[in-house]
Amino acid sequence: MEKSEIVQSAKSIEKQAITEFSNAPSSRDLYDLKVKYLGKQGALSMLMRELGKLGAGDRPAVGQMFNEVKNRLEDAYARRETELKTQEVNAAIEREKLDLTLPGPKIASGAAHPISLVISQIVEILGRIGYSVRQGPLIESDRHNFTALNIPEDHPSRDLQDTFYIDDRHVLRTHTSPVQVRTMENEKPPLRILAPGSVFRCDSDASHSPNFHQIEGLLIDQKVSMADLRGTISYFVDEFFGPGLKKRFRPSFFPFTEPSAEVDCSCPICRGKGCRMCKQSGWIEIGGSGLVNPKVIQACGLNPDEWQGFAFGFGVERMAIIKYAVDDIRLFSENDLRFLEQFQ
Ligand code: 2U9
Repeated sequence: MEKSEIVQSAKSIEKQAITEFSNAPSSRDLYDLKVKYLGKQGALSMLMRELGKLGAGDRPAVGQMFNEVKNRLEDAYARRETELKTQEVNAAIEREKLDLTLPGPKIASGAAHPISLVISQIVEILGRIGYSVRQGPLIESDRHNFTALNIPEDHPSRDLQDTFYIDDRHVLRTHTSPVQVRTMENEKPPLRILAPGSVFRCDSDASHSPNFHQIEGLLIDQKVSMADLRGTISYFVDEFFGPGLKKRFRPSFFPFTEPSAEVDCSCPICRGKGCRMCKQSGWIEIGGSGLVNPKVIQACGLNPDEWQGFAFGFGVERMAIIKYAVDDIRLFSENDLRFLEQFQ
């Protein structure tokens, strides 16, 4: 190439590069253009190789011209780079802007299940008058679940229809009473104990679950009367449902208590006026009770001439249904958060 051709080419490369630099849409594209025009294999470097073919007299001037073009392109590059980087940083700030006033994601916090809640409340209320909790196995011997409680061999509650049998001598406990039997066998009276827990019965429909919860209480002392029992139940009802409810003891029968009484109170939902919960009667049955049958005292290894007692039992699901006006027992075992969250 001749000198004039080289100069002409350099000018046109410069012009084209400057146009492309100013049209580059991003700093990445701009960098690619820098390689294209100013890189070792770039357009300007390739043209500079022609310098060697010129006569010695032309080389300094053309060389200087190359330097000047190169400097101008580097300046143009630097200016456009600053421009694009500023734009890009501003765009990123806009895009990644945090609104610190927005509410955070809701953190779900756990809470006690209504069944646990009712057990805790009952344990706390009776704890204040000296009762403490005892626990026992879910698989029980026939003796602890039935025989020691004066439930004879041919009693209907032993029936295959009501009891889950593990083998011919073991069952899933049908009530928490075997816990009190074990306590009487192992601890010295006087006793004031509570046995809350899971129990199993072989029936299942809209109002019966094969696995439900009971809490039973047992007091053993030297002289115990029906009046002591009524005072205790009355205190409990006032504390659990709130004051002002009437209490009623109806004669009943259980093999393990004599006499036995079913416990009713005026309906805590309508306070005795009559509603769906109490089937318009104004009364609601909350549990059973009685003086411990001397045969049971005997069977648990204590002398019935020395020791007497009272006992009572509540169905925990039933207590929760009454206290919180729940209309379906199945809600307790469905794990529906819309139900459970109301007990936070
Ligand atoms: C011993 C002696 C006596 C426990 C008792 C009841 C009455 C009772 C029911 C309430 C609702 C069971 O869940 S429910 O269906 N319980 O009516 N339970 S007296 O008597 C005992 C227990 C152990 C050694």
